[in-house]
Order: sequence, then C-alpha cells, then structure tokens
Amino acid sequence: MAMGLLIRHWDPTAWVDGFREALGDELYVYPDMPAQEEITFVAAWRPDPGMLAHYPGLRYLQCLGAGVDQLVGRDDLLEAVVISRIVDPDLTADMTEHLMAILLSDMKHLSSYVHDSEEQRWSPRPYRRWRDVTIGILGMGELGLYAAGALAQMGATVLGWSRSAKHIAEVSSLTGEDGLLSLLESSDYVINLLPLTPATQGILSERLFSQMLPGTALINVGRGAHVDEDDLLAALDSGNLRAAYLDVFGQEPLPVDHPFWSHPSIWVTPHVASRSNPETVIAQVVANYRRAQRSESLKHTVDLRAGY
Ligand code: NDP
Ligand code: OXD
Repeated sequence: MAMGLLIRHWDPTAWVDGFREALGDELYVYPDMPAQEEITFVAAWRPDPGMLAHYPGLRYLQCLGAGVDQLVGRDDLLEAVVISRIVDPDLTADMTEHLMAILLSDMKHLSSYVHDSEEQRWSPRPYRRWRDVTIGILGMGELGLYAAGALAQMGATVLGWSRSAKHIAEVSSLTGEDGLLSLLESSDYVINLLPLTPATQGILSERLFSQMLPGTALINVGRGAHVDEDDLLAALDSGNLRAAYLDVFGQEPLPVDHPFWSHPSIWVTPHVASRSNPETVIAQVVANYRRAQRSESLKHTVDLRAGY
C-alpha cells in the first residue's frame, strides 16, 4: 500500500516535505504519481476533473481541507471510495478569528475611518458593542459551533441554523424553514458556514436576501457557489443588504474584471479565512493512512448521501 499526494492550487512545498519525512518511500507526489494499483490512499486538494480516474487502486480519498464539495459526487471516482476530511483545532480557531476580525472592523467602522483619514476628515461614528448585535450563523458544524460559542461569550446574541438541533450554552439553535426565517428576520450579521451540497447550492439568493433585516451584512466563508451573484448585487444595490464580506467565489482567483472587485459594499478576501496548517494536519492524515493500512475505520469520514 502507498499514499499519493495530489495538491492543486496550493503551494505544495510544506506538504511534500512533511509527508516525505513521515512516510519516506511510501509516498508518491503528483505529478510523479504512477497509475499503479499500489496507490490506494490519496490525500488531495482540488484535483482537476478526471485526474482521479488514473488510480484504479484508489479506495481512500483524504481531503486536505474541511470542505469536500471538490471530491463528493465526481464521475472519476468509484462509488466504494471512502472520503475523509480535516477537522483541526487550528482550522477551527482561525475561522473564528477571521470572523471576529471582520465583525469588529464592521462594528467599529474601521474601513470608514481609514477612508476618513485619507481625506483628513474627523467624523466619529456611533458605537456598536458585542451586546448590541445579533449574529446568525448558517451551518453549525465544526466551524460554526465554535464560532457561535466564542461570539456568544463575547456578549453577542447568536442564532445558529443547522439540519439537526444543537445544545450549546447561550446560543439559540434553529432548524427547518421556520428556523431559517426567524434567523434572517433577527440578524444584523448573517455568516455562511454551510458545506456546499445539492441542498445548499445557490441558497444565498433573493429568497433569503428579501427576508433579511434591512441593513444586514453578509459574511460568506462557505463556498462561492452558495451565492447567486446577480441576486447579491441586486440586494446590495437596492440597499436591502448593507455589505458583503466575501472570502470564497465561484471562480478562484476572482477574475480581475469581476464586478465584486469594484462594488463599494463588497469586501473581498482571497479564500484565507482559514487554511489547513501542514504542521498540525499532516499527522492526522498519516494516522488515517495507518488506519487504512490496518483496515480500521478512518476518522472524519464524509456521509456521501448528505454530501458533507
Ligand atoms: P461541518 O460538516 O462540520 O458542518 C456543516 C454544518 O452545516 C452542520 O451543522 C450541518 O447540519 C449544516 N448543514 C448542512 N447541510 C445543511 C442544510 N441543507 N440545511 C441546514 N444545515 C445544513 O462543516 P465545517 O464546519 O467543518 O465546515 C463548513 C464549511 O466551511 C466547509 O464545508 C467549507 O465549505 C467551508 N470552509 C471555508 C474555509 C475558508 O477559508 N473560507 C475554510 C474551511 C472551511 P448538521 O449539524 O445537522 O449536520
Ligand atoms: C477548506 C477551505 O475547506 O480551506 O478547508 O476552504
């Protein structure tokens, strides 16, 4: 048995060095990954369409990040392949830090003050404290739950929406269409931390924007394909949505001529909200590979029917 490492769109250097140190000759690295039966376990990030069909022995596919939309439902994969993903304290905490940075910057009007100081304008704006804001989180999994707890601890009112109900101190757990509606009707900030699945694709559309409080700010750190881009632009232009902080996009990198770049109410970050850290993640991937070698169940496997 051998492991293949197939990384696209990320700098692979630290991953290759770390996996090589842990696995030595058991590791093959793309593009020097021969199509041999021996490669039964592949650790991957965004393999190109069709690439996985070259590995007839593939039985275990380990995503190097949290979101598995890039791997589930591909037509270059056998149905029997087990897919697993990353759940990691750094990935979880980094996401919460990113969300807090955006929320605080918005609440404290930091980008307006940067603009004011460029124009030598002294113009204090109203204070907003954590206790003044209601934050709705779509998706209460590994990342959403932790963020919800941290924001509630800061004093914000936090509502979380998921398929199954959660029990977490100081956070209201909502489910179903009614739950979604009450979250949208009460939140000053709506954070998207859903996985991208057939059920959630395009969910951030006119239907949801029209139910949000006037002046809501959207923070999308899920996936770009959660957003209907035309509907988002229309909601911002009508003033129903006040601002959109976007970290993920249908096409990445975001094309230079995309209207999001120049929209005055959109802030773009280049898919950096949270990134798998090779220093912590390699060990858990190697542990999963060893489990596969012993024919044991892998950690953090994906429910292929649910798609996450
Ligand atoms: P999880 O799988 O742990 O959590 C997913 C959550 O979404 C669960 O609470 C689940 O409900 C809920 N959910 C799924 N489908 C639906 C639905 N149809 N209706 C309502 N709720 C639903 O994922 P993570 O928290 O680990 O990650 C979430 C996403 O964040 C990733 O899939 C990825 O796309 C994105 N991400 C983005 C990063 C960035 O840098 N921008 C970095 C890392 C991840 P239930 O609990 O009931 O199952
Ligand atoms: C992930 C990501 O899914 O970085 O881990 O987007």
